[in-house]
Amino acid sequence: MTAHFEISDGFIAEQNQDAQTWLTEDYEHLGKQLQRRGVDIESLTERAQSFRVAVPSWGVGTGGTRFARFPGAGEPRGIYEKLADCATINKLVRATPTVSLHIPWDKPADAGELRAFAAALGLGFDAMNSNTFQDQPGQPYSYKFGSLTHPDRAVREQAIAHNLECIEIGQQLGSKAHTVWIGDGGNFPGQQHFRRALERYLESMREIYAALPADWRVFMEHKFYEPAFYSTVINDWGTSYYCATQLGPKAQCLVDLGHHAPNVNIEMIVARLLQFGKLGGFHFNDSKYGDDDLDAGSIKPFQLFLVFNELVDAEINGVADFNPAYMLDQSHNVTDPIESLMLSAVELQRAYVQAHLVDRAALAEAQDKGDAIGALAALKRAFTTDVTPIIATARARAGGAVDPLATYRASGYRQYKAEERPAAQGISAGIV
Ligand code: PSV
Ligand code: MN
Repeated sequence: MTAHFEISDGFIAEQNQDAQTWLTEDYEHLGKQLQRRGVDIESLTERAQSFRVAVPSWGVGTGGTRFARFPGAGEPRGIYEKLADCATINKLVRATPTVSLHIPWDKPADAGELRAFAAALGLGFDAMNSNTFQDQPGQPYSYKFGSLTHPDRAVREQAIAHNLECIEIGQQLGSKAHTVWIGDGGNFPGQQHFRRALERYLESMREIYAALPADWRVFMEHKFYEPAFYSTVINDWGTSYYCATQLGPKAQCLVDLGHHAPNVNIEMIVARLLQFGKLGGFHFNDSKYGDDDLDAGSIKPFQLFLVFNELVDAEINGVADFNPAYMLDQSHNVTDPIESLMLSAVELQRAYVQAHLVDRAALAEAQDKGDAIGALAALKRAFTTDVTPIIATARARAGGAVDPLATYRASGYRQYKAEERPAAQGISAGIV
């Protein structure tokens, strides 16, 4: 057995050879179909090749619920092994060259060294993430009753200092953004003074905002409940938008798809934030009931497509300052995280390409004429087109796998890692 097993380019090429016959046939057939619709398949393949989404450092480990965590064999035991797994994902899908880091879960001992290690693997760093929703060993004050909005100034200062440290580490890593999600809220009516808590949040965020380098952005991530079950300080996009406008141009809103009540029209929230110039980025995942952190597109693929329909519409129509950061945020309790993250990246790329297939002239005409069915049909026509040959070709042309899942499984990567990475003692229990 080789130490530090890697999936080689040669192995991917070998696997692709077997798939090439069907791919060539299907690509040609789809090309002809699209030509009849006035669409050039090659330009869609180029779009697919340009698509990027960041992988969360915390997503390559096995997640858990607050009931239990079932560790997987060969899971990464530290940030260096996590980066190796992130590189494997990118090698196969060629759409995930950046990693979003969570501090202190993945705090590097030496940021410069980590940056060089990542670069050697072809990886860079997307937005940083702070953690003031858990107490860390040795910290003087507890976040039990809040962090950036805590009534005690000393606790708020500790939480602010942690965020400033994240920005500092991020600068050394070459990141350009910082994401703030807080668990602050209340479990019981009366526990928290709503207005005062939000005032304290703004006061704390002003200090974090002031520490941002000139070319950085700060993302505020809203979530309607959990861990607080009665009230949450940054509970919805309206509150997040208000704070972003109060703070200034470098402050924007981050939409985590799982952070909304079931049936909320998330694509419309996306459109609003785009229109107001405050859409900072996404944490993509999927959910059935709450913040389930399931794989992107696994439960509501049509919703994912509709979100991308708004994004592509803004991209095509040149909406000012259109630059959302795309990131995944998932927790894998019953799957191999590498498989889940690869397939999520693929599903996002699929939705992105499908959104580019929407006949926007036909859609606009139907909208103007009050032709509701015509408008829906224009969207459904794009959504029901199987663009698998396009995204598979995009991957293969970039050196990735035609079938990432099959190639990953055939490589034996996880089995090699199980031997290379004997389980570490005391890996902490489930994350939120
Ligand atoms: C909170 O539920 C969240 O979505 C935030 O993005 C956290 O940083 C992440 O999950 C990790 O638990
Ligand atoms: Mn999130």
